[in-house]
Amino acid sequence: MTEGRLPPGQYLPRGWPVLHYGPVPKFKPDTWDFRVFGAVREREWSWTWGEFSALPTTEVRADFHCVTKFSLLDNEWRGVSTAALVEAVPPTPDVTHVMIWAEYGYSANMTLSDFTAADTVLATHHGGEPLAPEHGFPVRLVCPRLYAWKGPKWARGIEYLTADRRGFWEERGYHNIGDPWLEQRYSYQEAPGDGPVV
Ligand SMILES: Nc1nc2c(c(=O)[nH]1)N[C@H]1C(S)=C(S)[C@@H](COP(=O)(O)O)O[C@H]1N2
Ligand SMILES: [Mo]
Repeated sequence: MTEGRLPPGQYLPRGWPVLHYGPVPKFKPDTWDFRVFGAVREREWSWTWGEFSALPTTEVRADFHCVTKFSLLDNEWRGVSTAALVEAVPPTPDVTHVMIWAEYGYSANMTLSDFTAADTVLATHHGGEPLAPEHGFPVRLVCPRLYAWKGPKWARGIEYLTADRRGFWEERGYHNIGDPWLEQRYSYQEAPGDGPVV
């Protein structure tokens, strides 16, 4: 049943579309790292691929909503819990937002509370299989409560922010928050306080 599951304006496509800006990066396990930096309480951290892929994982079943209007229901994601990551590398108490960074400088910002929500995950698997290269292998962020552009594929790090800053699409006309249930698609829809001035 999809009753009540589709946010306004969304439809169910056939299959899983591939959507991103730029080329699919080549995974280089020897030099790959995942960094946590910015306003850290003690010190910045980074994991090699060997270390990151050995972290405990969690499963999340969630819907996925792209601002171009396709939605995918009941995705089974598995990966590293963002809440556990923030516990492992605590931010300073004044951190309010994070920037998720990916290959080629793609980025997306969100509140620390959206980032540490129980259904937000640094996914390495979908439907029990490792992510396909075009869907973000080896790791992508998934934050089901926000439009999918907020989930960088090929993620490489998290920056802790003490003030909000716009990411890649948020600087290019998309809404700073991006709640699909409120249809927060474009920056012109923002109310005062929804985000830093474009
Ligand atoms: N690195 C990176 N991640 C990205 C994007 C991108 O351009 N670059 N596009 C986003 C957008 S707009 C969507 S809808 C989803 C699409 O994910 P999919 O290709 O796995 O369906 O990836 C998101 N993550
Ligand atoms: Mo999207």
